Amino acid sequence: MALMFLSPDDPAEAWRAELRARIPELEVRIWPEVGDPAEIEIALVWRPPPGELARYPKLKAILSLGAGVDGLIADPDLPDVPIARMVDPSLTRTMAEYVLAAVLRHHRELDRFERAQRTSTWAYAFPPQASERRVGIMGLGELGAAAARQLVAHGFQVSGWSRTPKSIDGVVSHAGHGELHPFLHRTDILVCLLPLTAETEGILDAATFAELAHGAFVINVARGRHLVEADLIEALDSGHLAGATLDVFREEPLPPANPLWRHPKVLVTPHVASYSVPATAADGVAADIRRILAGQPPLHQVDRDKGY
Ligand code: NDP
Ligand code: OXD
Repeated sequence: MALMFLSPDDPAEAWRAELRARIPELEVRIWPEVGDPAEIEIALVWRPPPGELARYPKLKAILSLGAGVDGLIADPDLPDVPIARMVDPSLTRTMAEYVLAAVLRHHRELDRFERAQRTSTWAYAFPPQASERRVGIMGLGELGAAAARQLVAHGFQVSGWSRTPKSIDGVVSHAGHGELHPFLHRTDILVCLLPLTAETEGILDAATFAELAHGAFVINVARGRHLVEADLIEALDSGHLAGATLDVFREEPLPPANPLWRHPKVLVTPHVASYSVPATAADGVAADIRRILAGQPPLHQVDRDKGY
């Protein structure tokens, strides 16, 4: 039984060791050394070249090394087999940690003090209490729900927006397009943790920013194509938005000429908000491999029609 591993960003040998420890009979072939393509039954991948997965005629399933599968689904030659997205305790914990750090940085106005320091300005001021700050999370899935719980534990007013209603202690749930406006209206710090789909592309645009409270902050940790960059810069420059934290971009790495690098109200991080580690993620992947070989659907199967 052979699995093909392909990722420019993940530690291939560590994955091989963790999977072999759980399924000794599994042969892990690291791309491009895949041998006979007809022997590959499972692909464990992140950002495979378009068309690559069509080369394996006996493929039974595609397991994504990322939570977001927008890149995979965009491949017009993707084989018609089940796809599972990554769910891993480390991925979830590190995302909740990053979102908390970014929210606290804006909430405690550390970004403003960083700017003031550059001009040796003693900008004495106290922020509101966390209980007075309203954080809104777009996407209350695996990652958004974990981030929401962290923020509730730190005393923020937290609400979320998802396709279907959610019941999370301390979180006000808004669901569906009709509840987007009330959700945005009660948001001082907006966090995007939506999957990238035809419905969510460009959702962080001028119309959305206009609905937020004056002086609001935006944190995008989902995908670069959720954000209309020119609209963000305009909202920051007009003073309507007070700052942004961006981890994901339309073009990655973010090109040196992109003005977001130099914008005084923007923090850029290089798509590092969260990460899975083989030692913890391999449990779920091994469970999926066993399920697939037993003819069962993988856990966390992607719905291709919905796009996530
Ligand atoms: P999930 O699939 O678990 O959750 C997605 C959430 O978005 C669900 O609550 C879903 O609603 C909601 N949603 C989807 N479409 C809509 C819509 N049209 N309107 C309203 N709500 C919608 O995904 P994860 O939480 O695991 O991951 C979210 C995204 O985070 C990934 O797709 C990826 O792009 C990004 N990511 C970024 C990383 C980084 O390092 N920056 C790392 C990992 C992921 P419902 O629950 O009702 O279906
Ligand atoms: C993911 C990512 O989707 O790293 O997991 O962005």
